[in-house]
Amino acid sequence: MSGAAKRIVTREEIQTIYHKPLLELVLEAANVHKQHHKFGEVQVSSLLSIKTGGCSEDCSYCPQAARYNTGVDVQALMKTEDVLAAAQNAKEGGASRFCMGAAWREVRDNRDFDRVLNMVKEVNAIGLQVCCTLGMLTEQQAQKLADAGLYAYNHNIDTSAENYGNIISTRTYDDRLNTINHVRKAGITVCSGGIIGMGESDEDRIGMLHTLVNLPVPPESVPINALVAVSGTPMETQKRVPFHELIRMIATARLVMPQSDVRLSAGRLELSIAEQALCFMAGANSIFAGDKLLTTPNPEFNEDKHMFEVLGLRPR
Ligand code: SAM
Ligand code: DTB
Ligand code: SF4
Repeated sequence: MSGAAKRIVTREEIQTIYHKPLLELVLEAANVHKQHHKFGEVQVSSLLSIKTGGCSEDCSYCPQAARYNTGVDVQALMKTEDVLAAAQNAKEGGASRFCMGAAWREVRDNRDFDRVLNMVKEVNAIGLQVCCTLGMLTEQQAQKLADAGLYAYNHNIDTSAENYGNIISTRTYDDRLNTINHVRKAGITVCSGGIIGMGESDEDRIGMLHTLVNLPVPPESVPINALVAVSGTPMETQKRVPFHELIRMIATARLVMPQSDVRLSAGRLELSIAEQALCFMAGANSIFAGDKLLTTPNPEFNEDKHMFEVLGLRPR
């Protein structure tokens, strides 16, 4: 960010943007996208679940919460050598960032955390930007991750402050914001966004963007996930979010956070190339690549390669 004073973006401004006629909104977002980014360049992150399932939280969208019967097997923290092999593979596939996810409520100061710190160092040495998403962090834990060379930390706010309690009861919105603050203080870049399609209102989507843009510094990356309704979770009967709502959300995120990378995240498997093209037009400039997100499927490597060729996209 430059030294210029940060402008507060009001809720009303975001409302006005969000409710514009769709194609007008997309056109404006495309123009802003072009001013701030290399149009057609897409940041590619590879995702690996290094510790799967058995989580104590009750996030009602999540297949990894122990309390829902989703068929996800609990797996202990992976061995470092297996993580490094996956990172090497991701690099060869063209990823610039490697993101390691753990189904933890929060990080504890134990041997598992020491192992993760070592993974961060080793993946860095391969020449990839390293990202982690491990749940809540203290200031000291964030600093340890920074010292190990962590580039980004993913910690989503998921929805608006008002709606948060309807989705998760085992932690608060402020808990989330505190961790983001610890990450920022440690000098790690922030990756934070949310999910649409959980039954939230337009105002909740607007509220979520309002929170993100008015953080002391807006997140460098903003993942927009379309809910993957997993059976066994309380969200299992949610209908797929209409595609036009996804574009509207992406375009609004692009306009209110012109400098950030906006990541078209979960839900991409259900989108055609034409639909994804419109998302890239509307300001998405980042994706998760690889045939699996954390526990659910994502487009195959070759399908994405084909899409990049057809649309003339270039990995960053
Ligand atoms: N346990 C850590 C945490 O909650 O921050 C890290 C992993 S958690 C699975 C990362 C994010 O994945 C969640 O914050 C949520 O936004 C997203 N996510 C989880 N399940 C999802 C689903 N079924 N559909 C879309 N996004 C999902
Ligand atoms: C994010 O915003 N989306 C990713 C990543 N950050 C960690 C996770 C999506 C998870 C989708 C459900 C699953 O695969 O378990
Ligand atoms: Fe646990 Fe994270 Fe899933 Fe919530 S989103 S249940 S904290 S793994």
